Amino acid sequence: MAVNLPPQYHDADARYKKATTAADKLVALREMWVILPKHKASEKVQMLLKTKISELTDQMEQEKTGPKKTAPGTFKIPRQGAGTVVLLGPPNTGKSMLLSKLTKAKPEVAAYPFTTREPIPGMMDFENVRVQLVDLPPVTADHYDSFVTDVTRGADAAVLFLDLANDDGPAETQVVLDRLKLARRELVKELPAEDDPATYSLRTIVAAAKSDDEAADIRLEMAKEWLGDRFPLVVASAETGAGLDDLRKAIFDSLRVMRVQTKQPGKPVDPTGPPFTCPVGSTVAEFAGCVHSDFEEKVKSARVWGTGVTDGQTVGRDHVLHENDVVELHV
Ligand SMILES: Nc1nc2c(ncn2[C@@H]2O[C@H](COP(=O)(O)OP(=O)(O)O)[C@@H](O)[C@H]2O)c(=O)[nH]1
Ligand SMILES: [Mg+2]
Repeated sequence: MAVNLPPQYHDADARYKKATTAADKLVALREMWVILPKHKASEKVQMLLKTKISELTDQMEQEKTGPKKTAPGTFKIPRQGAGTVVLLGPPNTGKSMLLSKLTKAKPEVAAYPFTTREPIPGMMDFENVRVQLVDLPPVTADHYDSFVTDVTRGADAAVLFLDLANDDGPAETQVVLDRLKLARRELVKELPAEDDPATYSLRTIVAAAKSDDEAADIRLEMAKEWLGDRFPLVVASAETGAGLDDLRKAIFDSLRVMRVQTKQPGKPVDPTGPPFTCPVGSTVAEFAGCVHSDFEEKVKSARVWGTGVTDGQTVGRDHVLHENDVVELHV
């Protein structure tokens, strides 16, 4: 969809392109953000602007607090699967053990803190799709790896750990939330409709881990009191496997994507082929963009089998698709 941008927007864009310092770039970008009409047609431009503003703000703040221990991009993790979910939490809460149970990754698991020193990705199977999980070093009041800021920006959602084998579980998990906030990372249940573009909000579920501990039930009550209705809660044990199926589903749901199959004209759906995933509520045109970036502009119509249509009904670019629809794209 075309976005009509006012002339002031293009002026600010020109100043952004000419700017040589991060501070000048940021001023121009913030101006563009204010001017940009905020509606569905401009969603992609909004996302691009937000990412640039957030990156520049992070960069300036990191320059203020001294050089990074690791160069930017060192831990850039190529995205794979239906989405990327980061594992965040205090030390020793079972993040790495959970990664090893849900994926084929083999992170080091140990009974002492700070075993994990860099991001470790793994692929989690969920039904007919895969989700990328990224294990991270712990976050405490005194320990924060600056690359956590970068890796969380690349993520679609987070699992925040709470330890049911530790009386200080809720307090330590609160520290993680507070420390991330300092780095302009806001863990939330639902993304706000409009927020400060310098802050990166990440949809989050809480995993109350080590539910096999003998005092887990009592601690769970305290944890629920601390949590209130701030985040969805899943209770699990990597040790016994209890709750892990619920956790897989909650992780997939946190991505807010739907699965859609494609088929060729005149041919049946390949039942073994994995579906494409795209954001819930996507139109035919947006879905076509998830299949191939060129298709979003090119697609003219589609035939759809699934929800709210008669089998094989021909629909236009703006038709909204549903989970498990089968789509034949006509370009
Ligand atoms: N009882 C119990 N212990 C666990 C569970 N998950 C992890 N642990 C133990 O907790 C310690 C820390 O685990 P690890 O995965 O390294 O935690 P991380 O620092 O959060 O990555 C290890 O000794 C694990 O064996 C669990 O579900 N139940
Ligand atoms: Mg670990």
